[in-house]
Amino acid sequence: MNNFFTANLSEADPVISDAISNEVRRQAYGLELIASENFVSEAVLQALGTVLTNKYAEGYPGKRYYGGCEFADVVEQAAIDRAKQIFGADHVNVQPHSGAQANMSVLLAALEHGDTILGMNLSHGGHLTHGHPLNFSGLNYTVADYGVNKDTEQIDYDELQRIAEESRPKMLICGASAYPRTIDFARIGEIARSVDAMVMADIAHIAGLVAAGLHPSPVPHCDFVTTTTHKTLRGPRGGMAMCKEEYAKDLDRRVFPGVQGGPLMHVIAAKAVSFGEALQPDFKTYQEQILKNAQALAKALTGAGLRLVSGGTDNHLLLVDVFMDGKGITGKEAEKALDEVHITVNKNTIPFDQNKPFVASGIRLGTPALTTRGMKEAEMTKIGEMIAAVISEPDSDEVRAKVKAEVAEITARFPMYKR
Ligand code: DSN
Repeated sequence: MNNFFTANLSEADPVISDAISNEVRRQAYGLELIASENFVSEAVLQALGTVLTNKYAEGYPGKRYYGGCEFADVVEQAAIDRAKQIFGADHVNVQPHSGAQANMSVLLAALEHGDTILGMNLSHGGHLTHGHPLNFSGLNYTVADYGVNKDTEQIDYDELQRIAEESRPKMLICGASAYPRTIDFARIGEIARSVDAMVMADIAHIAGLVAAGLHPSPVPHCDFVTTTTHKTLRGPRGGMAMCKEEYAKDLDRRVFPGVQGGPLMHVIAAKAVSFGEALQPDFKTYQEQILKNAQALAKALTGAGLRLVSGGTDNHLLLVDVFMDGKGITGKEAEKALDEVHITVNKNTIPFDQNKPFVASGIRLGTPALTTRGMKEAEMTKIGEMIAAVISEPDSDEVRAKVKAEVAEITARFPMYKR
């Protein structure tokens, strides 16, 4: 038999095979607290590693530019139908390779070059694609921005109304990548309508919570809703865009051929599998546990004297001010110290940060990944204490050794993939 079709990866390419094995171990023996990461099921992994990667299927189900798409059609239609069922959207496009490409497609569908967009400032928790000057969104559109109130560190909707009236955007963009509070999509929809703007919600971080009914849905209030599929939603790495029926044709035209060529059919199959999982009753239980775990982690961190931006969290993520006006350490130092004990987090700016983004005053933590492993409040309390210990004594060999041993003990109790 032809070895090309049968050789295992370990025989075919030991360099890549070893790197993957090392990554399996890194994930299994570390505590993953990056708020935007998660662990997919074995079924999702299996769908990803299939021959669907071989297939070109430019176009949409039933209207393809290539022959042999009958099974690709089954896969993509299942993903679309399941996503519609989850979110109650009029129209869904499951082809965006990423959240950024979903957002780009929406802006191309709705706007002309140079139109004004109003998005949340990245340094206050927004996202690059919501109008950052170095991103396509800032390069192609005129940008106005809003942030959080300096005292509450939460979105001030009256101030957003004022900025919207002043800047008269054609598109108001909401949703965030580092905002720990509930977003009032109904109010944002009202603000957008009051200035004749369209509104796009990017729910990449909170999609799983929205799917489970644990965060108010933007779908009734927004013209467009985009998301990634790999964060709280717990699917493969990728994006998705939803819209009201009136924008369906424009959105589809902008995803393909506007922004992308052939869809990644193996990824779309994995999206369909994960959407099927999100429709099961235990997905809600999982999302509820994410929230309970975030509360337990918040309590442990504040109990240990750390300050949470906005004073707490309503969702899956926490923004911890580790710099504390120079009394603590920088986000960069905290990230490194925690990495050394196998606790993975990312440094993050906090609103009105005194430090540059690559240094940052905060770290961002999230509970989706560890909740997938089965960890609950008891583990979160312990992990919060461990994080606080490392941050208060980042150079102590003794603290480091103790926390490393504790990480090993906890991770051993919550095993992951068999391969
Ligand atoms: N990089 C993602 C995050 O970590 O939130 C956003 O695109």
